[in-house]
Amino acid sequence: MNANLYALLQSRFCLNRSQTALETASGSIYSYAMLEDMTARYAGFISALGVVPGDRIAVQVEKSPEALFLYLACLQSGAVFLPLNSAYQEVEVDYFLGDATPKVVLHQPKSDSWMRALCGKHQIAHRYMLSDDSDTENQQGRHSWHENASKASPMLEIVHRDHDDLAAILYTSGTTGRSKGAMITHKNLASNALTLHAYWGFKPGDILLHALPIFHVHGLFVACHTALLNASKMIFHSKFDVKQAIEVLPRATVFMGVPTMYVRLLSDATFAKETCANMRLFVSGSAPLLAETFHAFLERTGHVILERYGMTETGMITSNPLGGDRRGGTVGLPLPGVALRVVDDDGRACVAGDIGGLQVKGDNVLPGYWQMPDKNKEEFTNDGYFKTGDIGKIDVDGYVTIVGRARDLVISGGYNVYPKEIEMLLDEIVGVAESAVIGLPHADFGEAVAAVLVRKPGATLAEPDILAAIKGKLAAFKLPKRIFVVDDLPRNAMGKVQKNELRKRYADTFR
Ligand code: MLC
Ligand code: AMP
Repeated sequence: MNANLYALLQSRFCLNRSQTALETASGSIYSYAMLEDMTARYAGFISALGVVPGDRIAVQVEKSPEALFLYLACLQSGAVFLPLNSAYQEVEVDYFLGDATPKVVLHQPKSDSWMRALCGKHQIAHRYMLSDDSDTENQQGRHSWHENASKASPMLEIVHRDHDDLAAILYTSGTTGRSKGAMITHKNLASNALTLHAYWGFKPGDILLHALPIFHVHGLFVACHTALLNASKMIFHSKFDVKQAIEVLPRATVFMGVPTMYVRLLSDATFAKETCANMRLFVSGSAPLLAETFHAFLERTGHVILERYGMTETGMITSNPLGGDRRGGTVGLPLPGVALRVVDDDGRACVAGDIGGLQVKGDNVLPGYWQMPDKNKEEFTNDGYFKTGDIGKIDVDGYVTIVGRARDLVISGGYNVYPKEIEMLLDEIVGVAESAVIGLPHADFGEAVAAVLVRKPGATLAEPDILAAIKGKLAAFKLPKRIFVVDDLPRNAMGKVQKNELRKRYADTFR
């Protein structure tokens, strides 16, 4: 049997190729027949470039139908898809390309000069541009992906892949500041997609409003896979725009978003019960949904948001039920086929209701990190459980609550930001003795990044100068939204910086 995920997806939508697959904000329509044809042409071109199964294709482009076809083409041709957030800067991308050694790089026209240099540096054989504007000159020329790949001979087969072959590598930052490539197999993706499709009761006629980015798990795997498995139409918005979302929601039945998107919908006075007339399911995840958002949404729309929990390395782990009790403040129950346990500091299983580290095992869990055997030993237990780094509890009736994170991690608007990565850059600035980066409560983003700096004797540190010094070296969403300068940082008896103290001290900054 061919375990290629594309074979599974295609077996569902080939039954009705005339059905609309994608409708963009500007009104362009793509049927499943067009999606399949473009995917096959892109796959044909990938193969003609000499890419063989297992080769990596790095992709840093804005969301567009073509970007989705490209992902599917990587699956069809057996290549390993390596998506990169379009906000990542040259320094960040340099590391990913050096680590993953892709054979092909696709990028946005605006990154032309530095991508050209990076591809030279890392001796990457093929470089193409993919623009999200369909009729500009960016779509033409020797380096235009669309111009070249859309004319290629379609690949007729779906390249054979085994369950454990890699489908994608997704980089996640780390507490040491060094990113790790999470290796995701065809089995990981297929098992999670099938589970979610059934658990969330997808049915004929469902229409998904898709407004998430497609370079992370939530938008690419959770949202696209469930819709494709259902041969559903996706109303495919390149970005989340609250006005646009409210305009099309009456035609949709399912929406998936991060909590910030729910906060923004509620902050718009025109968002009302009627907006949701056809909706059957609102899913939230990637960051904690505040109780006040959960209740305000229910009051305004009559809909109980279904919160689920997952991560890049594992896909989705738990979900509130479709039919049963959706409990605000919890992330629901372990999904079918997913084993979840809570352990204490010594790795012993906790009893129901006790708080500890969450560990997970199942077909959804990654086999390991790209070329990091030591990390794999650290992150997995001897009996094969993956340590999520999240702290939580499982109640007697199976409901899971996330109460914190063992990792020093900020989640801002659904994006993960690792303080260490920013602290390393801040510490290099002349006049900075040391730094501590923290997450503070933020009405829109849930948490926002802030930095506390200690100045060297005699130095003056101005907020704009500090920001200017690190801007361009980090994706903009990682930049501190406030910088505080202090004489020293609070420390415990062991000399460790007490970030909790700092979080308390500056708690009202963004409120
Ligand atoms: C944008 N900005 C952010 C930000 N997003 N700052 C902090 N946190 C964020 N999440 C900054 C930009 O850099 C910019 O700064 C300014 O805000 C406006 O940018 P924008 O592009 O107009 O932002 P906007 O479109 O409003 O984006 C907000 C958002 C977006 C919430 C819609 O961040 C988003 O789509 N988030 C979803 C992330 C996601 O998909 N996560 C899933 C990961 S998978 P400036 O200074 O340049 O003006 C995962 C597993 C799981 O976690 O369980 O799902
Ligand atoms: P990422 O590495 O981007 O995949 O982010 C995964 C992390 O997001 C998890 O380890 C959790 O800390 C967090 N997360 C995802 N969903 C939820 C949720 N519903 N509630 C709280 N935290 C969540």
